[in-house]
Amino acid sequence: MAERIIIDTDPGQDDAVAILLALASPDEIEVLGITAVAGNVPLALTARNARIVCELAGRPDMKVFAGCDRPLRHDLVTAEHVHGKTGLDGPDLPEPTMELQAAHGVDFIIETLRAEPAGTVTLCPLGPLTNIATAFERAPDIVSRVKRMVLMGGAYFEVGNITPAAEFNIYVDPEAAALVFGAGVPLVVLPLDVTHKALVTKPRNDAFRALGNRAGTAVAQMTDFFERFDLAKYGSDGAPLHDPCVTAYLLRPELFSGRHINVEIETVSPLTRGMTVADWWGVTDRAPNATFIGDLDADGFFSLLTERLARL
Ligand SMILES: [Ca+2]
Repeated sequence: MAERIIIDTDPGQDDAVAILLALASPDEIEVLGITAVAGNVPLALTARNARIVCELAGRPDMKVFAGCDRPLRHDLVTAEHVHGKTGLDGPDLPEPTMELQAAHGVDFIIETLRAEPAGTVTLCPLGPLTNIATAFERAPDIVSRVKRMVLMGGAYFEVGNITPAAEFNIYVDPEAAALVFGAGVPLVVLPLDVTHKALVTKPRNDAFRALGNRAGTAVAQMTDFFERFDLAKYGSDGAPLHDPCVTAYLLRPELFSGRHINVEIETVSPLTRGMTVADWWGVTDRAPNATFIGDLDADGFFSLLTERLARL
């Protein structure tokens, strides 16, 4: 039976690929709706980009909701330096014609979790955790109804990308992240430690382009755009596909390995705000609250992604 999910996202080229992978896999994944959050770019753009991606996947019927336009307690930090002015720079994609849903994204999350049988809906956050934390805060009754959360965020061995200590999604709203990590919901975390191993090398990007369909071409162009940032910063072999690791984990968990450990979020120190303090080595007696992924079969990941994008 297909896993029923809500994607909470701030597209973002890598969010776009994560969404495409989910929509290309209807046998295994049923997307109940997509909630946009402010993150890589402001909310108006993430809500627009999410719809562009649905139309690219041939799914203008998908429900897309706008959620929170700023973090719980701080000003929004964005990442146009990585993703470009629109958040989806690279391919030349048409403005969306599908409408944004009238309801607020947080209300959609709350109402869906209340309406569906308990333990059947998975949350897949791909951006700052503002929408999820707001839903949990406003409707504590939904927390125990979540089947599990599989999210992209944080880092331990790779430490930080937006500051020396913090990964972007967690850094943007650490108070939200602390609430979500402490909620007691089964949690799988795809941190930079693994996403930095999902690199789009030239042969892998050529494979996307060679698919010859709109999705494959758009993904190749998105990757071309945002790899210049990582190449300059890390000198790596290509852009890391952060968010698609979440969708790939749903489809093929055996491609990934990690440890069930305690992960806490730093919210106080100005120096390390948003740091994911992951007890990878088990040096505390703090209770495990997350499966923290550390490695993946990158070739398996890219063959899965390429094979699925071909279906769009
Ligand atoms: Ca994202």
